[in-house]
Amino acid sequence: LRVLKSQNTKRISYYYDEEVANHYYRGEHPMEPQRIKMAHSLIMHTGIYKKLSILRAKPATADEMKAFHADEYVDFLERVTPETVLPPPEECFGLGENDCPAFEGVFRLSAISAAGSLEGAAKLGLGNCDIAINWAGGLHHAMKSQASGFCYINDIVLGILELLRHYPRVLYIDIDVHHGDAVETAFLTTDRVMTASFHQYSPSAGFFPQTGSLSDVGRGKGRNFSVNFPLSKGIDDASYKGVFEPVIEDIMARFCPSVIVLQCGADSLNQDKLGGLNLSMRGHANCIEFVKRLSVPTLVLGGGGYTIRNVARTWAYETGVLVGTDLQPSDLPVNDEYYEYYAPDYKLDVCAAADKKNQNTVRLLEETKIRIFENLRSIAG
Ligand code: V1S
Ligand code: CA
Ligand code: ZN
Repeated sequence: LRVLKSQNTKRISYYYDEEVANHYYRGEHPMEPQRIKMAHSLIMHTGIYKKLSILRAKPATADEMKAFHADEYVDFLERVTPETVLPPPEECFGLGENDCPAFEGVFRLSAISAAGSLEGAAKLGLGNCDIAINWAGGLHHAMKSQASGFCYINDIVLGILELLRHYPRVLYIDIDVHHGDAVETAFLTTDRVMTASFHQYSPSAGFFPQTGSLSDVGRGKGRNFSVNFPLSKGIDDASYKGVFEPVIEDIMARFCPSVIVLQCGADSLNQDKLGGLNLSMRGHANCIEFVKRLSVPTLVLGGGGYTIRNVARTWAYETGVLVGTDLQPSDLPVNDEYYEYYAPDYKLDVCAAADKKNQNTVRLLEETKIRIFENLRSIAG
């Protein structure tokens, strides 16, 4: 194991609850909570756990969820079962459709996911750690009164609300392949939270959730505090780095956040079942490393990711990056309980495709960056 160049002196809290893996969305649903346990197993077997404080948060209560969500929605979610949910078109707060089934334990899983983000935010708020990690969080589509896109309770909004009690300005960064729509909407009109989402955007092809265009910049006092970087299929590591780093650098200079929330959806990797981008594990992890180097307290969250062997590899590797250990492809532990999932190569690596076309032109990426810089210039400094 090689130690990263930058000396690691950060205090890192890692939230994990083994109960997550006992939940199933049912049938052919692409979301598999088991991926969190797989990542955890790699974190334990590679030894990087020694540089973390491993914590189990107390599942969030209905009252805690109501800091963002509507009372009626939370009360409904707490009671709903696969048997009682009505089929569409009945009004069921978005539940019952294929994307957000009312599976057994849906409230409990949401409460565990929210707890890690809430407790992580509280710990960062008190200055008791520098980085808090919750791979079970990052559920960026859950709306105030509506489940959406596999998300029921918005742990991110709850975490940011907690951070706002301690810090003046929060920067939210979202590298999931999908637009972070519900986080953006929750803070659309405030200048205390800036949201920045990078995502595949092709509404004409119906790519979910079809929002997050470049011209979507926020409203009222929050105008230009929503940043959206729409991408086409096939973006590679070099092009992603070329947009991510300068945009985040400019946001840092203009907005000066006191704390960062980083959603690390792993569906932006090559070979994801839903996403169409072409990032390697290291290309994805470069974003995490870049944010870490900013030396601002950070809440690191999971999100999407549907080729689960690659999700586990990437989140374990990124945990390594955060603790200052650069895990190598050969470091996939032979005694891992999911070892056979990593066939046929048995490597701790996710490669980009050599033959996938990058449909993003240099010209459009540059023009998009310039538009974003212009918008950022007009926020009060
Ligand atoms: N893309 C996609 C996709 N696939 C599914 C799906 C497939 C099989 C199932 F059994 C159930 C659902 N749903 C979608 C998307 C939602 C993507 C959510 C991403 C979540 C995240 O990674 O950002 C964060 C965790 N839904 C749709 O495209 C909507 C539909 C338009 C098509 C699918 N049907 C089921 C609902 C309507
Ligand atoms: Ca995104
Ligand atoms: Zn996603």
